[in-house]
Amino acid sequence: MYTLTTLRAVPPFAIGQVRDLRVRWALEEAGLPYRVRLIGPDEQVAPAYRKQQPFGQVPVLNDDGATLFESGAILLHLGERSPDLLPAEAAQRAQTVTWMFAALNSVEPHVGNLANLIVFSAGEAWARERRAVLEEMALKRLREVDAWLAGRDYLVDRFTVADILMTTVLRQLDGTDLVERCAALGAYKARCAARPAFRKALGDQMALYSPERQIA
Ligand SMILES: N[C@@H](CCC(=O)N[C@@H](CS)C(=O)NCC(=O)O)C(=O)O
Repeated sequence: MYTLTTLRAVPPFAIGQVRDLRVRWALEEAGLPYRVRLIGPDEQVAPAYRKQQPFGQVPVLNDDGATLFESGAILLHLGERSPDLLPAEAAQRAQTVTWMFAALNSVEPHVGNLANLIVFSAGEAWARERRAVLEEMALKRLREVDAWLAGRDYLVDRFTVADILMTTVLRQLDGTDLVERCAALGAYKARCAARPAFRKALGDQMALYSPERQIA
């Protein structure tokens, strides 16, 4: 049985964005059951947790003896357990791993810088000018992925864990129209987000952070 560690409570802006969503989605796609372990600020700084996640962050996945952190590493691990997530065929597998890294290393930094500015600094005097620069940098990457997706439904020939990473990266820009400005990319994000496994994973995260549960 897999155990997924996530945060007990998060600020409103993070609801629907916590990276445990990536792991939940992959587990749902593969039909792998899991339990959730909730942690708060005390556990995040505890030495025992730092041995599992040196930065005190989530998600962490325990799979029998194995403990993994970094959502990308967790998805690769799950991919190795399910051909629904990571194709067995060599060329498709190589493309999938390549796009996993691309989502995390070539797209997420630009998207994340902009998303962080919007969430944490939108009210600052300097933020307007900086936002224009960060938007241009993010848009450049988005347009490049958009071009790759022309004539394709998914990053590789079929849905893979790379699409989970890319979609959750793109969702960090929800509330802007930047993704939707790129026609193929916007359609791709909508296609991935319409998958039942994504709806289930998102619903489970939203339910965890519902106001009723936060008070309880
Ligand atoms: N690169 C890490 C990033 C993990 C991360 O940023 N986790 C956030 C939630 S989405 C977190 O734990 N934030 C709480 C904190 O940093 O204290 C991954 O992909 O797993």
